[in-house]
Amino acid sequence: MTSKSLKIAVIPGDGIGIEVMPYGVRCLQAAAKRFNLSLAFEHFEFASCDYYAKHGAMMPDTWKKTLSGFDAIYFGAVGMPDQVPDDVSLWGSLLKFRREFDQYINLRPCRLMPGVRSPLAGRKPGDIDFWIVRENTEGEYSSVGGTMFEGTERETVIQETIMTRVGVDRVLRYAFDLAASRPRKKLTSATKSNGISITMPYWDARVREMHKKYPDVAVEKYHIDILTAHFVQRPDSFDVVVGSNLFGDILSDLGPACTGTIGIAPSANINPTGDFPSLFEPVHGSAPDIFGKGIANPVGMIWAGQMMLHHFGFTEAAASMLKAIENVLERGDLDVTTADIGGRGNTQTFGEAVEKEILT
Ligand code: GGG
Repeated sequence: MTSKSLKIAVIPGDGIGIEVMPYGVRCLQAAAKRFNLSLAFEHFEFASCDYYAKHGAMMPDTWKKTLSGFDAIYFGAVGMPDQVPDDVSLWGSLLKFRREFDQYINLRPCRLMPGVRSPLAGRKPGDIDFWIVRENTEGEYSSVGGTMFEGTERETVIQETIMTRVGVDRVLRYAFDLAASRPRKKLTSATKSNGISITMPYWDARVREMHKKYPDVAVEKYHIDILTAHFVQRPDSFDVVVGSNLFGDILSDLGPACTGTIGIAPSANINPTGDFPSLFEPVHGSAPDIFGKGIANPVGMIWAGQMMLHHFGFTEAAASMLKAIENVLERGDLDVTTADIGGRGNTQTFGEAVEKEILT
């Protein structure tokens, strides 16, 4: 997709999403200025717990019609558990976007960046560099189930996992295509087919079937428990990792943690057909524990904006944004960077340093 202009819905959401979003937008504006792109931003206050407090719902009934008119959604974070139960805020916003806009791919890079120290001994920038492809519209994140005998000794809760052939095949196809496009051509599938005896063997069978179409891609599968151990012990061995909604969610917090901080990790919720807007957000959540202090790392938000530009074919601007992030990280000025990577700076110093770097 290569149009010269983009219409972007900006939804800061909750917590540190509100604090990092301005720097994401400023960095995108800087890239637009430098590369002569036309980016139009419109801000929305819905999909937040503050909106819920005022209106009794996370979003207005008209949200889908409103957002359908945009090319992309730039999203901060959601969740303030002291105000609104987490399941209500998540299902009332982010999960609605992913499902209703059929953003069935959740793409998350896991890369050890220059200037960032991995908690794992002996790793240097470039050693860890892989993609996590998370199924994003079904799986364990289902609202199918119910409660029986509530409030009695026989209280029973049931929740189903949903796997459809269409849903599983389309995320596997995307992951195989991505693996086939990379030099190592290696795909790792997360499973738990020894314990979860219906849906996970089905997932494994679809991986085997899809593999027949990609004979050049080497495939390995690991149960999720040992796979988490491999993430910590040999993250350098991965190239593309594909997982169900829950497994992909867990792995994509663990992966960035192995590369130093979850604060820099971005994520793209992609509707590959282009029928609906795709959504770009940092991997991190609203972090109520640090909200209000102005110390959140803005790089996950900024890098998510970079993924947006790349997705829409603005490759030169996207490459320059990524380089700017790398340069600021590599410089490692402790008065600029945030505490999660050892610095004494704050959201503003870090965000403005990346913005300035994009413009130079
Ligand atoms: N920026 C991402 C965010 O707000 N995450 C909150 C969260 O709990 N997300 C769960 C998910 O990605 O499924």
